[in-house]
Amino acid sequence: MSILDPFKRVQRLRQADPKRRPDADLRERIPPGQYRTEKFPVLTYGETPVVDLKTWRLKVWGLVENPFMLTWEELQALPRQKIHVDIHCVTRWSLLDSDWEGVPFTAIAERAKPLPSALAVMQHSYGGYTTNMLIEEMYDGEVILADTFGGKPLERDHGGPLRLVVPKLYFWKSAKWLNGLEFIDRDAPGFWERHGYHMHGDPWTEERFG
Ligand SMILES: Nc1nc2c(c(=O)[nH]1)N[C@H]1C(S)=C(S)[C@@H](COP(=O)(O)O)O[C@H]1N2
Ligand SMILES: [Mo]
Repeated sequence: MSILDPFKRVQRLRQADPKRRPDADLRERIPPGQYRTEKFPVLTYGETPVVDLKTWRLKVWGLVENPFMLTWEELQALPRQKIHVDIHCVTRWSLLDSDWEGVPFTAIAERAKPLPSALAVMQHSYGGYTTNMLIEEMYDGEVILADTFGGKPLERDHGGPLRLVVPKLYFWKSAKWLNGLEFIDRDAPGFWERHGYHMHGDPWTEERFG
């Protein structure tokens, strides 16, 4: 099995569920150069935005057949999904067995209908943070727009009311305070990618810096 195949890697992470594996194998779930944390550190560049649910909007635009904008109520009416995943920050902590819930990216994509020319997605946030990802990476069944962590509304420090969660990549690829998904025709760098971070960010091959 190739470590570069994202789908197979997700399968392997699923098999690594502690309910199905002995504790000794926990070690195998920590990517190279990472250590396990029991806490959930907060990492934010700049100010933590205050977002009012009454004025909150998610805009979906760019290379799509059907651009749209959602209010918080409209978002809540979309399909829901829970994920149980390990997450890895480029600053070397890994949080195992985290529980998230929200709207699967696929539900957004089904409604937006990306054009064949859409190659990448730029995540946009309240506060101006951005991060880029190839569109094909967003269809592994584990990418969600999360409003719930550990069964509770997502805390503001961790990106509440809504953030993206992309478990298979370093956590800077998961924008907090998400307010836009822009479909674009090339893999353009987001905030940290312009400051030297890797365009892709796979923790298993340590794609830390570009
Ligand atoms: N809008 C926004 N999203 C962001 C960031 C940020 O500064 N602003 N930091 C990123 C980085 S570097 C990491 S490691 C994670 C941290 O998420 P956490 O604070 O919930 O641990 O969010 C990512 N998403
Ligand atoms: Mo990070």
